[in-house]
Amino acid sequence: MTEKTAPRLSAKTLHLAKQGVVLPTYDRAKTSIGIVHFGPGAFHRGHQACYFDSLLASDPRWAISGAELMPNGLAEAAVEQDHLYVVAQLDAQLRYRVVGSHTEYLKAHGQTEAIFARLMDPRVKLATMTVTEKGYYLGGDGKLDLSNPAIKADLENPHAPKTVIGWVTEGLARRKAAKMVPFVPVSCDNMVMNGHKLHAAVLAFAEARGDKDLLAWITDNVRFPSTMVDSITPAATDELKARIEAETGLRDEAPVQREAFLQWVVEDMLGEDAPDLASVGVLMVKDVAAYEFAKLRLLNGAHSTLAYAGLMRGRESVGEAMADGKLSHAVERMMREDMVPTLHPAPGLDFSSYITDLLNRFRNPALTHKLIQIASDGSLKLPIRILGPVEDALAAGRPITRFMISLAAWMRFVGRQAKAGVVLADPIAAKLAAVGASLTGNPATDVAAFLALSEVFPAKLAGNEQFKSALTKAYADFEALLD
Ligand code: CS2
Repeated sequence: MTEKTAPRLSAKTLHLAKQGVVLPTYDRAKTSIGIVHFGPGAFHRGHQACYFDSLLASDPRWAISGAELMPNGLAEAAVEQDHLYVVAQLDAQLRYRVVGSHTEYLKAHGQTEAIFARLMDPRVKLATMTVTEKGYYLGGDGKLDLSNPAIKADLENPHAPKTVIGWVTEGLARRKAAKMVPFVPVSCDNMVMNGHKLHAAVLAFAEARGDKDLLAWITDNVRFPSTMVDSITPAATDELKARIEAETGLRDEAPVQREAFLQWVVEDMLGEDAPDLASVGVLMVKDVAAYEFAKLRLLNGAHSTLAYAGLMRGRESVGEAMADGKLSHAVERMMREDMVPTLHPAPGLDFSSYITDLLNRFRNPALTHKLIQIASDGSLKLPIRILGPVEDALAAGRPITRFMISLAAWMRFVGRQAKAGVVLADPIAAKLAAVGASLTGNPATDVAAFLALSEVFPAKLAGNEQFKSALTKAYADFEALLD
């Protein structure tokens, strides 16, 4: 017997959703686009798009136009489904929600002028982005890497940008030329002071374009708020699609799964015309740095440690790594004893209960979060999540040993993948493969080969004897650090 497939999710089939599925309560036809979002992948669709979906219930001005920079196959599904999709909240309480805040999805390749037209729409107030750490093209020094081929291409051809830096700069240039007020660019990626980094990158790009007036105009008129974003969002799977079909009665080819926890902290400088994000639970604060540090170091730092050490110990998911008592115990001690002293107090954030909550989130039995997903882009994530804390600990004369678990396990992981011929998901994959293939098993020379990667290790750290010796010891036997 062939199983009957459920109807495809769309505006027309929405009324067929099973009881209990949460649907948009507003008339989508009456909404207008107020946000252009670059990089509308799973994280954005499970996170910011949900906040705007809630906001649209009281204010129709904040629908989103998704601008896809990297083709990811979502555009086709988005169009077929009238931009509707399901967010499966997999947690103690299961919840299926159809999100309606996207009303347009444009591809940077082929629909360039349509995206610029949106950026020039005076109703568009924000240009938000989730392009991951590598989407900013920052060098090891944190500054825009003007020698990167994608940035070079955007400098040569500013009217057809490939990078978000090119898009934001040219979008602002066009607003300036039209004597309009600027939109507010909002970085929603896992970087410390992401707004400042974006600001500096856009200024460097404008300068490299040789446009002094634009540089001055951006300096005087454009705000770049920093933000902290949080919700654990494992990549969607075919199993998720099947489950959604069974539980909602509708077939969705582009669903999102995430935990129930959702947090967005935004530097309070969006301006008067901005959406009232506070009304839907966004924390608007004067200084977002303390929240960013806490989240990037405690959550993401622990994630990366679980990922590399877990993979090397044969675990596949965060849940499995947490069930590995030795590993989870060491990670918890790293969080409580080593990470917390590197943090600044954040109003309303009690680190001890924050950590307890994080450990419970990692143990969420309803969600399978693959370690290999977290293990991607290690060359960019580890400096933010682990090397920053190492530098702070060294400066304060505190121990750094447990921070070495993730670094040593990462090196072992890079070596293992290289020897197995598996190409890493990392912007410097080719370099890492070469280092991986060169490893001999001698801790001193192997570690030296990694420390020579200036994209990852700042010169000061690479030359620090205490760091080098701790890392070499850990590389020889990182498992010993779990005891
Ligand atoms: C993870 C993050 O893949 C990763 O690197 O650490 O995506 C993490 O799940 C989110 O930042 C949680 O907000």
